[in-house]
Amino acid sequence: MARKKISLIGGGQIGGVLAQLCALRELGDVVLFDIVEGLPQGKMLDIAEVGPVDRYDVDLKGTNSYEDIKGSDVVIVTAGLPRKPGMSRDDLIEVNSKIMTSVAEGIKTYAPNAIVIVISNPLDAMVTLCQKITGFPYNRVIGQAGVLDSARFASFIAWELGVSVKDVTAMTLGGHGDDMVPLVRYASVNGIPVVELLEQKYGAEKGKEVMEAMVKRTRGAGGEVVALLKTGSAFYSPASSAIAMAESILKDQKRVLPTCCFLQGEFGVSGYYVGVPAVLGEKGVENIIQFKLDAEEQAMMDKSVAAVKGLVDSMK
Ligand code: TXD
Repeated sequence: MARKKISLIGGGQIGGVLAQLCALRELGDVVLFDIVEGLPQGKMLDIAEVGPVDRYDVDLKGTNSYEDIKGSDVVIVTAGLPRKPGMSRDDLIEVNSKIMTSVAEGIKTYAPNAIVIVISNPLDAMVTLCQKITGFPYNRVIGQAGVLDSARFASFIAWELGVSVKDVTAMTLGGHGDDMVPLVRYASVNGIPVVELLEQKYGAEKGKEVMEAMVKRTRGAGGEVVALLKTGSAFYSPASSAIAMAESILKDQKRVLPTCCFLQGEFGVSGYYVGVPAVLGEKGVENIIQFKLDAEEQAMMDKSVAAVKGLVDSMK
C-alpha cells in the first residue's frame, strides 16, 4: 500500500502539534506549509530529528510552496489568526476570509483530490468559503469543531462525577459558537444517562443546575483557554481533535464523529455547514446520522443555525 500524504496549511501553534501527532501515529508523510519563511522548515526539522527517539519513520517537510502539497490525501487548514482575550471567533472573519481565499486556491490547484479538514475560525464560515473556492464536493470539505466541543463537555462531566474520561460519551451539535448545542439527554457514563447520575448525587433540581453549569462552561470553553493564555487560543486540543477525524478518513475507520458538514435537509437545515454526527471514511463524509431532537434541542439547534447563517451571509 502506498503511503498516505497529509498536508497541513498553517504552521503556527495548531499546525506544529498536528505535524507531531501525524508523525507519532505514523499516519503518513507530512508537509507543513506556511507563508512565513523558515517557520515550517524549522518545525519539521525539529520534529524529524526526534524520529530516532520516538521511533517514527515518515517524511516530514516544511515548505513555503504550494507545489509540495501535490498528491495529498488529506489537507488540514489552520491558516489564519487566532483570537485574543475579549475577541469573539466572529471578529476574525474579515482577515481570515482573505487568508482562506488564497489557501483554498492553493489546495484547488495542487491537491484537487484531497479531503480537506478546516480548523480556522470562524469555523462554520471558513469551511463554507473553502468549499466554495475549491469547488470540491461537499463530502470532501469538512470542519473540525464538534470533536473538541464534545470532548470538553465530556471532560467536565467526568470531572464532576469523579469517573474516568474514558467512560464518558457526550456530543455537541450546531455551530462552533456560543450557541452550540451540547446534547444533555444523550450524555452518558457507559450508557447510563448523566442526567440520572446527577439526580442521584444532588436531587432533581440541583442536578439540573449542575448540568446547566457544565453546558455553559462547554459553550465558553474556548474563551476560557484564551483568557488564560492571553496570546492566542487552544492548540493541543483542536489538533488532537482534527487528527481523530483525519485518522478515521485515512484508515477508513468509519468513526461517527461530530463534524461540520454541509446539510441538505438533515435536522431541518438546508444549504449551510453545521455540526452533526457523521460517518468519516475514505470518501470523507460517508453518511450523516440523523435522529429526532426533542423540542428544546431543536430550538437550541435553530438558534445556533441562525447564528451560523448570519455569519455566513455576512460574507456574501
Ligand atoms: O476547534 C477549532 N476549530 C479551533 C480553531 C480551536 C482553536 C483555534 N482555532 C482557530 O485555528 C484559530 O482561531 C485560528 O483561526 C486557527 C489557527 O490557530 P493557531 O493557534 O494555530 O494560530 P497561529 O499560531 O497564529 O497560526 C496561524 C498560522 C501562522 O503560522 C501564520 O503564519 C499562518 O497561519 N498564515 C498563513 N498560512 C498560510 N497561508 C496564509 N495566507 C497565511 N496567513 C497566515
